Amino acid sequence: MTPAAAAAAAAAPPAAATAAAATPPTGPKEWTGLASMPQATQKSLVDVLNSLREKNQNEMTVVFVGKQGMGKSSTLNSVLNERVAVSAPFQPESLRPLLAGRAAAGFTLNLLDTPGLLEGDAVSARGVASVKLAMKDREVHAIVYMDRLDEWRVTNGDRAAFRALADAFGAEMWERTVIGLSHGQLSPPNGMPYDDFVAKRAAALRAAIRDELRSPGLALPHCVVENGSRCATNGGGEKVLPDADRTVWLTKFVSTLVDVAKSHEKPMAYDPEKVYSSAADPNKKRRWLVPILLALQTAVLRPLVVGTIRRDVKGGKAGRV
Ligand SMILES: Nc1nc2c(ncn2[C@@H]2O[C@H](COP(=O)(O)OP(=O)(O)OP(=O)(O)O)[C@@H](O)[C@H]2O)c(=O)[nH]1
Ligand SMILES: [Mg+2]
Repeated sequence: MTPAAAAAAAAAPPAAATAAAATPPTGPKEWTGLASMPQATQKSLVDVLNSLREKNQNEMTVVFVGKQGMGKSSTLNSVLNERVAVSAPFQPESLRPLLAGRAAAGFTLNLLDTPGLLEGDAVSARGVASVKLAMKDREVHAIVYMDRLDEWRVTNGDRAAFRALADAFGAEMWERTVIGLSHGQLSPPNGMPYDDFVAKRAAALRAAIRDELRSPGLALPHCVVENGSRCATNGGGEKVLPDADRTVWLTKFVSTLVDVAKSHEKPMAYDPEKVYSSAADPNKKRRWLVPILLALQTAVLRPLVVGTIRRDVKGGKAGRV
């Protein structure tokens, strides 16, 4: 029996209960892709997901966001080990959000894929609207902001996307966000050690998000992902990264999401009626000071300046410049 099947048997309801619940099953599909993963990966994933039961949680919902072509759909497919979301070279991008719910071992994993957030270098209103639609009335435990490991810069477009998400869902959404970096199997340029390269790329993105949102305290953990079929494997057949630890990226990725979910008291519930404004918006910062400064200007500064000018005019100091 595979680890997934063993855990499912342990979590299964007694026969009487099963017979009573003879109505057609609704809700998430069975996670068939789990059973065809390497045994060690299955065991780690079941253990990691089951650790959420400490918080009486038997469901986790994760949303993938980011620019076009960053690997959102591919990562969703890799995690489920099923081809759920469309992702292939030269294929049209994802145009609508897609929810894939999979149940295994008494646990449900919901993964939400969303369309890309940018059109050129500008935020796409359609993209943001689509993420809103995906999040509507849903309880979200973790968010993955996907980008590529093999990109070097953080552009103004990236920054606009960071802010657009904060404006749409509140700056707090970044407190439960994990940075996902696809195309993990690369050889860094100039002989730079792989681990240093990953650390630098993650640090650059993290710093830009913190800076754009004026939130230096954001944790923003990162995970490297390799969705390509040529990903290296270890002795157990598990997909590994070319880092010093030969990290099994899928287990690391899911356990990072679970850690984020555990670190929050409640899931995030997006309410389409609510106006979310990013507290970090510099245009909205310290607005309460405006009337006080206006009053100060009228009551103190203006009389002072006018008095000085009048004295100067009287004393014959006024002139033209
Ligand atoms: N080699 C490799 N290719 C990847 C990886 N992730 C994604 N790709 C490829 O990159 C292309 C874009 O990936 P998608 O998963 O469709 O990207 P997306 O973020 O869903 O894009 P949109 O739906 O357009 O927003 C596809 O051709 C994928 O096969 C990866 O980790 N390694
Ligand atoms: Mg996609």
